[in-house]
Amino acid sequence: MSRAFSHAIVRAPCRAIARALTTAGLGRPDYLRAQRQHAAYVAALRRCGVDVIVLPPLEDFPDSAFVEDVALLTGRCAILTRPGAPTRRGEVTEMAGTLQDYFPELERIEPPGTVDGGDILEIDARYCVGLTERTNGDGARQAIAVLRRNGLDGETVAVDGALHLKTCVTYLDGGVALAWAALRDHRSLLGLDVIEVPKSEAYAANSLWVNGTVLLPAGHPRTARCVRDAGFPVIELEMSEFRKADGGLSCLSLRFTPPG
Ligand code: CIR
Repeated sequence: MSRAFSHAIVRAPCRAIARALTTAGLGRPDYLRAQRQHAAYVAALRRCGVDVIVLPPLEDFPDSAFVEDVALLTGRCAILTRPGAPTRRGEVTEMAGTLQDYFPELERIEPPGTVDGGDILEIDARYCVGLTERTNGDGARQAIAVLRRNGLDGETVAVDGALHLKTCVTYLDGGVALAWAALRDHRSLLGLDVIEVPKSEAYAANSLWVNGTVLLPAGHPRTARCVRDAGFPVIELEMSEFRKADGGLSCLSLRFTPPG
């Protein structure tokens, strides 16, 4: 199965992003700066050959730019999640209509399950589901059951000290991953070439492979050098305002190729 994707869905940040959930302690995101950074993100996806669908801002949902958390899109199925943060659950309904344009059927995570898309890491059609404060065992079990019904597979990974699994690991391509040291020897990464992200650059562990190019947050030169040395072209993007809301590069889009 090719990992390349043709489409991505993003949602423009809203003014209310200043009130987004956060533990970062970096201050409130600045709306205008977030808008500029988001526009550069969209431009980078387009440079990578992706058809980007930009949804309008949702002022009722301060975290709604972080669209990755509301769905899991695979080549065979689409799952609407049930985010762990109650204030984010309405974002799922807001996304469903757009996904219906591309996927004939939408599966759903039902209560008491919770899943944030940021906890689901795809490694060449194998899915690792992080167990975090946002994704519980019941949600992970439901997600894995849907994957299996669709001929895919998944396993859980206990995550410590991070908001999401993908806060601390990114799969690039060709057997290469980026990860925090704590995860490097985890059984789910066995057999992969793991580029260890230095502690001082921990935020860069959430990066994004897009059709051969790697999008990295600006200001992480050691990680950028290692990724380039591994043979990937890199585009560095300013992420300061999303970082203030605990968000990284992957959170800002849902990538997919429409089935059929
Ligand atoms: C939240 O706490 O839900 C948002 N402020 C950040 C979500 C980041 N999403 C992601 O890592 N996939």
